[in-house]
Amino acid sequence: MNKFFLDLGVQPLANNFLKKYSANQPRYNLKLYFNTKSKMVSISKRIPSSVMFNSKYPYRSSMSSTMRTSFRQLSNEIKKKFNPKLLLEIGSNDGALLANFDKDRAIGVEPCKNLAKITKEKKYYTYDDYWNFKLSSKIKKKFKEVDLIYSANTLTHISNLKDVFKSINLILSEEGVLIIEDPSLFESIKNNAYDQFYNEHIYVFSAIALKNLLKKFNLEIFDVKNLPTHGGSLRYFIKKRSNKKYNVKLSVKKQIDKEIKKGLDKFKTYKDFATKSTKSKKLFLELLKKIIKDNKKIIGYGATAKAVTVLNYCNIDRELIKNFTDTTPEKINTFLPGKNIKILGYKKDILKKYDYAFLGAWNFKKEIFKKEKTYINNGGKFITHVPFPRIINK
Ligand code: JHZ
Repeated sequence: MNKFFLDLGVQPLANNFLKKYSANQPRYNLKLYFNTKSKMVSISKRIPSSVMFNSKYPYRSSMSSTMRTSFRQLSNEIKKKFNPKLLLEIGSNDGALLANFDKDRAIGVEPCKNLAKITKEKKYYTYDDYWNFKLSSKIKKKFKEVDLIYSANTLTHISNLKDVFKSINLILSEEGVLIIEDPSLFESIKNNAYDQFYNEHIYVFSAIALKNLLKKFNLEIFDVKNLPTHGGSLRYFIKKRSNKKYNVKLSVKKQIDKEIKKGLDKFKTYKDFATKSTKSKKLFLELLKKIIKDNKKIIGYGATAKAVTVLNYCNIDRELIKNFTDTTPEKINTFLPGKNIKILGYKKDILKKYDYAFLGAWNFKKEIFKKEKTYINNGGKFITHVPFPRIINK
């Protein structure tokens, strides 16, 4: 049974960066639910993929050095441990991972045509289509089977998980490995990061819920790693149950035990999370209002999907946060979804004119603080809302 625990209000599409602000842009209710049987956490309103992931999708995974490094390290590990003859990436985005593989040994699936175009131009075989059984059958016809399937921050964006795993099963070789990584529910709850929930994140997985789900498809997790990326992610190594090449590692039990200890299998944990999120909203607004009352200026740093959730949930407008800055070409000179707040292109010293910078990309805090050393040394301050609203400068 699905039980409701948090209402994040009416939210625009998290990546609908418009060239001209429109008060009438589509908005949807964002409510969070916990399934007491499967232990899955999901949002209620499902927006068709074609509405969210189209030829104007602005998110580029290669925009940060943290992510490029993470993909490079994983690629080395994949080559060493699994040495795949053919790797398939579901949601290959602009090719941040593919770039580490030979062009004849890696193929991409990316429904956002603007992004697929980038890897196509680099001569990576790319299907600019949605991941589903029809596409998987098409790939099977051409390539027969794939011995490594990788997918980062994509499967949680697809409503029909049954179709997702059925399609994976169809082309994954008998001894093949599926690696997926997504924000960790454990870390989201721990950090009180309610902003990991937005219309693209239909699910936020726990190892408990994923294990339950995979069982239905005769798949199992044989290793799991905690990653610092995206505010705390989990990388799952998955195989067919019939595949005896890999033993199930202790890491899987450890992660599940940790999640049970945190109460991720209990509804009460989510009710508590909802109470904390409501309190966080109140404190964050108070903090911003006080800063503005003192005649100080705030800019948002990193126009993330997460920041869209925060601003729309907390009703923050440009009276509080004047502008945002972001390095992504597709986001520059557009308006933050749902808000009349303009996104300025990043340039060195842009922060100079502002007393505070709200860390929209709090998951890149380390990278950003390194980059903005001068601003901090000159008295500039950052604001964050995780795990609770406060001013930080280290
Ligand atoms: P970042 C997106 O979420 C959407 P977002 C998606 N649904 C998803 O699942 C995750 O990614 C994985 C900018 N930036 O990665 C670049 C700077 O301007 O936290 C990006 O716009 N300067 C697919 O949007 C944004 O911040 C910098 O120095 O929450 C980061 O977005 C750095 C480091 C980043 O994902």
